[in-house]
Amino acid sequence: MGNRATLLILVLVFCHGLAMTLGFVEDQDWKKEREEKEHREGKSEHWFLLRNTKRVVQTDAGDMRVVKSVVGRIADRPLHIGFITMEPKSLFIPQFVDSSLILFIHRGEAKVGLTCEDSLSEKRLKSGDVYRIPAGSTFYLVNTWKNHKLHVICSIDPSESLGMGVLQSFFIGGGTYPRSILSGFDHEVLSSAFNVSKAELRNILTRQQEGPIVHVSDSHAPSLWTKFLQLKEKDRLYHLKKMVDFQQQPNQEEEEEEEQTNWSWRTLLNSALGNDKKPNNKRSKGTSESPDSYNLYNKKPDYKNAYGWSIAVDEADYSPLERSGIGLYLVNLTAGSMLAPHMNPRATEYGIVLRGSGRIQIVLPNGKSAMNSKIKEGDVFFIPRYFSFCQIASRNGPLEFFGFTTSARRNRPQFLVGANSVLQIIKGPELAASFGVSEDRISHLLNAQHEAVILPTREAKTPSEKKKKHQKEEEKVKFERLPEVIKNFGNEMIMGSY
Ligand SMILES: *[C@@H]1O[C@H](CO)[C@@H](O)[C@H](O)[C@H]1NC(C)=O
Ligand SMILES: *[C@@H]1O[C@H](CO)[C@@H](O)[C@H](O)[C@H]1NC(C)=O
Ligand SMILES: CC(=O)N[C@H]1CO[C@H](CO)[C@@H](O)[C@@H]1O
Repeated sequence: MGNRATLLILVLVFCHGLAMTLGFVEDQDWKKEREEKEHREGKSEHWFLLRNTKRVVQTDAGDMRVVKSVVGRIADRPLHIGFITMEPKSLFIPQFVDSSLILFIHRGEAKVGLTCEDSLSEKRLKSGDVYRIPAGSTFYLVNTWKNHKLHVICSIDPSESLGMGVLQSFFIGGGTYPRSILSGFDHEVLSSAFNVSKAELRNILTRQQEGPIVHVSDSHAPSLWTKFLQLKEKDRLYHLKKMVDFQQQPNQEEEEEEEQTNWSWRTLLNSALGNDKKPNNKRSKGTSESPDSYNLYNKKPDYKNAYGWSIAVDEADYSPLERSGIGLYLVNLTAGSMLAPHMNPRATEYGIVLRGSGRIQIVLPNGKSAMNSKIKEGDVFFIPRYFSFCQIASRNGPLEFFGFTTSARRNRPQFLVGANSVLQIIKGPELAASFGVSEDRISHLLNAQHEAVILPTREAKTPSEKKKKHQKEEEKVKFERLPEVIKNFGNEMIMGSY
């Protein structure tokens, strides 16, 4: 066992050493750190060593370092390598990241919680275990040992990343440090969404200040740890069942991913060869030569409640979408309702307002507002993958919008608020600890909203003059300018951007 681990590490070091030959690009920040280190250690030429190291998280309870891959032809598939160290009884708080991670438990024992679709799977990992965290999936990591540190080495695959840094974290929990992505929403809207008072919300969103890795020790929260140990024993059976269900199609995701990275090749080849027709098009296997069309309005809503409905169309509904790698959706909100804060783990979204007016709020990875703007018929908006956002219909009438997602696979948006939210899924001591509040408090917050996906909002107070002016200014950030805004922001993206 030990030998194998050593061997794996040797292979890792060797492979990444190989990748590092002449010529690589590095940004100034990293270069400076490396040069300083070289200066300290005496300069020497270690071409086969990756030395672009940066500490991306450092708290009382642990740290994370990332060794950056070389960029350029030589590393045709760049992978960054992360090193996570966690003190006994500590928690890497719930988050999702813009890269797929493969965790390798180097030393110690860990519990990892990972959401897959609408359930949480918790796994105990021991030294030598390997576990994959897909990009955009919410997860947390706990060092379960009482008196040993946990050492994890992980690969960070940037092929799906936003390109804002080596790794971009989006924290679900948090307070003042790190900020939860929830904090970026207008608190009026958010308190409406959670169906709790603004005071209660503020209380929960401002406690945590210990960083992304926190202690969950006995002294810190006496009941927390014991409760968690008891609770999880019971829950494990339930999750085990879910895992078994999930594992019955173990290769599906990988196959799908393979296809996704390669769709452009196929599209390109097909169009180059004039082979534009897909031979196994399920819907066109009749006599007709051309593929069927598909009517969005004829589809039964995938989700419907008193406040509106939504439809998503993917390749399973209409096979030609598979070729283009595009999905569609249609949402109809009743007056004053909102599509709860959510994010797309797999796709960028382009939306077009078909009818009515309302508001859209988009949050940056660091939990600050990226945009809070009015939208009206004809407006086109763009939501980068992983960014959280919500749409709210005005009180004058329904808001109908439609759009495209850059994935033909089932998109499965992750909701942050509502009865089916990712917070509900990971509800428990870890979530409470990540906000630095008691479990009771979190339970109260999460139980207040009975609706899911589409939520009612409360009657908004008439905004004061000052607020009106403020809103006007915010609306100047035009949709077309959003990518630019994000790019400019990228450099100063303090927390979460490594
Ligand atoms: C959306 O809902 C409104 C009522 O809230 C309805 O009048 C309208 O026809 C709906 N739109 C579509 C496309 O069904
Ligand atoms: C909001 O909470 C109140 C009780 O405080 C409850 O009566 C109501 O049904 C809740 N609304 C929703 C939409 O969950
Ligand atoms: C990344 C990848 O798998 N690329 C493959 C996509 O498909 C073409 C043609 O079928 C292959 O040549 C590529 O290697």
